[in-house]
Amino acid sequence: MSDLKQDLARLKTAFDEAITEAMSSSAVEQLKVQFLGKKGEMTSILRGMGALSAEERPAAGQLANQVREHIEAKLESALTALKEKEKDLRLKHEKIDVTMPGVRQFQGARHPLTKVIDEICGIFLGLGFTIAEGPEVELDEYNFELLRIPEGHPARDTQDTFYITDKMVLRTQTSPVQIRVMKEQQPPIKIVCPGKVYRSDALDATHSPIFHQIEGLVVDKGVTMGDLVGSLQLFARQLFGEKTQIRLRPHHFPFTEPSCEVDITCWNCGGSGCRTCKGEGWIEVLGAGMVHPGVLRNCGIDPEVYSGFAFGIGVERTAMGRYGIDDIRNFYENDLRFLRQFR
Ligand code: 2U9
Repeated sequence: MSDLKQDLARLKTAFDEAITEAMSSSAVEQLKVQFLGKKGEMTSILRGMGALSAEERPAAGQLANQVREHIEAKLESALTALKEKEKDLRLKHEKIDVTMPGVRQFQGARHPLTKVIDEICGIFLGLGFTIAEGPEVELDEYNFELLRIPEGHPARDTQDTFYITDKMVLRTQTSPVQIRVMKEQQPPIKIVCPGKVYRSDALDATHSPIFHQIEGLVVDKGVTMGDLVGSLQLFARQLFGEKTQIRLRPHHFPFTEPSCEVDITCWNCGGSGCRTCKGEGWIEVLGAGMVHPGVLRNCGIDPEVYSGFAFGIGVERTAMGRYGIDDIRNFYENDLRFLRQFR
């Protein structure tokens, strides 16, 4: 009996020491297992009870229960205190000072090319156009043939073309989209076609093998050059400023007749001549013309009944002018120092 008493006293002392060193609720949980667990120290001491006489057992049992209750009480109070402390600590750390400024998440922004494409398309949507898109891997027939650029036509090699097969190309302009629309529906047609185009040009400050264009097409009865000029005048004023004037210079495209290059008064000097417009006062922004009757016929549209105008604008070129960017590669290198300027 006395050994059991001593064992219980030693156990109590050992526990009282250990509980003072328990600095966390999990440490207390461990003490609980260590002292009161199935394989705990109390259990191994109680196994000694078997050796006691029947008279000694009740007293031994009572003593053991006292020590167990002592240990349980201490465990409980320590657990409560430590859980409280741990909760306060967690709350302290989790506390959000709502007066602190928020951590601004870098949200990014539309790419400058996307902004210019959206702005230009927005102007024509406002003029009643709809947006049409089409495949970038295109039939040679739609990209060249039906646009009156037959095999061997100089326009083919000028536009150094990426050939997938002898009948399939990476489109060199978005015009095949207009061809697809004209083949699918009869006039009236009023569309703008934005998208990527490909030309096997070497990448340098002003050329890229992949760039963006927006072309427009209007086909209906009685469409005139006047409609083309009026529409482009409206467009130029909305994109470059109300005082912007346009100037048309005769040009040649296989798919339009007559054709022209279109200049606007310089957005920097207003036309008086400066470094931006190389003293010209005018800056070339797009090309246009009346749809060649041969192209209408190629798409099953009768040029005796219908006429149309079309135009094409380079997006990178427009964005470079607008934002004063002198190297086209900035658009593709994803350098955040460059892109962040357009937030
Ligand atoms: C059809 C009929 C006619 C589209 C046109 C231009 C003039 C033009 C250039 C602008 C800058 C290409 O990226 S660029 O170098 N494009 O100048 N494009 S008329 O004429 C069409 C298109 C489709 C059925």
